[in-house]
Amino acid sequence: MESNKRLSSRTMAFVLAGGRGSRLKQLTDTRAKPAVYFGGKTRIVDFALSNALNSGIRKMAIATQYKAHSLIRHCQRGWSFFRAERNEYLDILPASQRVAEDKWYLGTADAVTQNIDIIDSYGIEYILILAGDHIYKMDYEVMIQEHVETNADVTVGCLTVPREEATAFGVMAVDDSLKITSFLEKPADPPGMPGDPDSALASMGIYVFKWSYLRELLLNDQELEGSKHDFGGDIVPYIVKNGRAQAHRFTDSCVKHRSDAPAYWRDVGTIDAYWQANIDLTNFDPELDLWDQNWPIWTYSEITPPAKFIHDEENRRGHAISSMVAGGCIVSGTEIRESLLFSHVHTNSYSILEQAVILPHVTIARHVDLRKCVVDGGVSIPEGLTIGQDPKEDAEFFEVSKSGVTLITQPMVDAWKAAQ
Ligand code: ADQ
Ligand code: ADP
Repeated sequence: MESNKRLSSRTMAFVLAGGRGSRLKQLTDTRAKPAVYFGGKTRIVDFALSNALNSGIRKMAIATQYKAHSLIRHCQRGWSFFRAERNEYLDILPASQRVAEDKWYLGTADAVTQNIDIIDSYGIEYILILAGDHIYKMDYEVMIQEHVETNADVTVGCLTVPREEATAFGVMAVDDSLKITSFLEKPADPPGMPGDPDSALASMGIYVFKWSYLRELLLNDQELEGSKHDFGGDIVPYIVKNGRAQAHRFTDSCVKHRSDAPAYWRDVGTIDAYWQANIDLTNFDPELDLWDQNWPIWTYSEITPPAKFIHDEENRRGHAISSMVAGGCIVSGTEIRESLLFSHVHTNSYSILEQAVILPHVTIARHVDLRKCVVDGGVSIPEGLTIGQDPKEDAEFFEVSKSGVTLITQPMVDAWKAAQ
């Protein structure tokens, strides 16, 4: 290394946050996937941004595209503490503002190409490309160091996934020194790993490059016919063939947890995965530790009074067990089990919530019974609604997933009400 300084101080994080995440159904009707709430206080994008911050990176940009308002507002409120006087920057780069509408970011690599001038102005040596839509904790400094030590053109973060799930990922083969020897973007029939045919080595969609190298490659890629200007589809496969691409195996070494626990990484891209990852946090010993003060997940945090639990006038207990309840909530005469309530949720008597993920500003009337569900922000749940007893009946008005998780949004509730 040229100096003792952490490499992260010479690196910028470029967060790709433009995708919709359509498998999250109506949760992403009004906001991009990175802006979706997760874990009681945070949004999905906060994990990538916090990892970068905790790794020592102080120059960041977020490329937004699809339904970016909620995301931009969140970043402005929660991530505005970077100070140019200290050479710290966080730029929000919406697609439409720099070129004509028909030239929005064509692919993930194009989101970088269109902002080359801004990246140049940061004066950085390395660029770390991150996806803004995964839940994990990672010290990127380790990956950047490996990139420099191996003298690679690109270093790709990777992890082992079951082979049948690998169709959604870039899948790679590596040699003994972790040099990538082949890379297939979302293959229909993913190759297994030597000695472990039921697993595949999958790209996490995060990459480290020397900026001068990537800059030139992007300008060339612009000229290439047939390129979709996508990191996973075009740029990485090109380097695997024509340069040196290294794999970096993901470990969450920044996290103190049980030595037998596997590294935690989730793509909460479906309602089932989203619900499960949120509900897992209510476990006795959750795999994702949000309480670790050495690796905090930063976010915009509203000023709220503490959560309040009250007996109603008929002395029904309002209580929550094995649950997480954010500030600003009022739980009045409701029984809550294994659930996660975001801020400003207000529940009423004779109601039951079980394995429910309730987003901010939801009100729940009396005699409501919600089980195994996700309730979108701002929804007003009317008296008498029962969810989770009969999936067929629920599916008439609500979105019920394969494994029986019900998504509840305001238009669905309105349709249900109109039919009563
Ligand atoms: P996907 O996640 O399917 O695969 P993509 O849809 O391009 O790839 O999304 C990557 C990230 O870029 C997301 O955070 C998304 O929000 C954002 N994004 C998408 N289009 C964008 C655009 N035009 N402008 C700005 N941001 C955009 C990728 C890799 C795979 C890898 C998986 C891991 O291509 O090789 O295995 O990530 O999840
Ligand atoms: P997002 O757009 O990602 O859902 P918001 O910050 O707009 O995030 O909040 C989510 C929901 O909460 C919105 O649908 C809105 O109805 C409701 N909401 C947000 N802020 C308030 C507020 N101050 N008072 C009442 N409801 C609010």
